[in-house]
Amino acid sequence: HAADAHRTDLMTITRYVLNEQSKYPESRGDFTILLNHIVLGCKFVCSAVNKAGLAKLIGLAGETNVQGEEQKKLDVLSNEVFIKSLVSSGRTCILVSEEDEEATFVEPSKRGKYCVVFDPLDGSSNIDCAVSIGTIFGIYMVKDSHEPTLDDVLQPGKHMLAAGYCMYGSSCTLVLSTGEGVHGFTLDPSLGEFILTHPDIKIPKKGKIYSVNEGNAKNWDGPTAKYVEKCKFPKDGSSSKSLRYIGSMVADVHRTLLYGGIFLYPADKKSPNGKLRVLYEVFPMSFLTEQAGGQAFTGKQRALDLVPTKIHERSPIFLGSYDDVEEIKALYAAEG
Ligand code: AHM
Ligand code: MG
Repeated sequence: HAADAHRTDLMTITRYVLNEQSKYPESRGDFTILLNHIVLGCKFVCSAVNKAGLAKLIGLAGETNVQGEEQKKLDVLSNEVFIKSLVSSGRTCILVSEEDEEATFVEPSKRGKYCVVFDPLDGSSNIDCAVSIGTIFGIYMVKDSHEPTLDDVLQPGKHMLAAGYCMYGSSCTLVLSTGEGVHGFTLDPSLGEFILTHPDIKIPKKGKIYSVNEGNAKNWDGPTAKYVEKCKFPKDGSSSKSLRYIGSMVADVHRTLLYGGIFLYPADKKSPNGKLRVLYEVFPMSFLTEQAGGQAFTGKQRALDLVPTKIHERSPIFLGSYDDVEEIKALYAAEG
């Protein structure tokens, strides 16, 4: 029986990646090793997040992060675990974390060919009320591992080899793309393994949900304001959309991938570049959205074409179902 095969023939994330890599004869398993170290970080954060309420891990560490926000203990801890795990993999070269102002250049004896950009614990304002949060990551290949430079990570998102996120929610779900579709794995806590549960995720072509922090509406530009107005009061006879906004990018994007719709973090008068960070928020999520058949747009261009000039750069972002993003693109085009 097929169902029996599912229960006994487990497709773990390691097995999946090994299968993928075997398509490339030159592959030496480096990517699989790198991914295993990312997975270890995710398992650690998952366990720490689940214990947060009990272990009194919650609280201010008395430091502020690069963006000047108060840093929670869980952020600090998650960041340390990821940095140590990635360095010890022996497969990384440059690491860019939301929590560290400067990029980490791995010492030559531990160096490998991959650059990892990541937000170890995104949506941390949601920790205290136990709402879903997540880790986001993107992977680039260094040009010359003997001479890594910041330019290796200041690359457009379309140059990423892989991207993914892990959501710490009612279950722990890791969503990954290595450029051949999007696949979701769920952590089986009894096995400690991520098992393929959502093969080949495809985002619905058109959605019924819009997701945005509408509290910022008074500062929006024309096209964003018009788009959201259309979601609520469509003039073409279609039904109005539902609003869903968690305020945790991983959770909002995860829902968008599975149910369809559009996620917006637009520019506004106060934040002309929006809020979300290009390297480790906008790019990985745009990569996954495109791989799932959707689109990601900055208000000016395809998000993955953007060339970042600073590692903590921000950009407005509109991503989700193909047809929905097409509409917002038309509104920005009309604006000129
Ligand atoms: P963070 O990196 O400080 O956690 O901020 C990023 C989060 C995203 O997860 C989420 O999409 C966004 O901030 C929500 O912002 P806002 O509260 O302005 O709506
Ligand atoms: Mg964060």
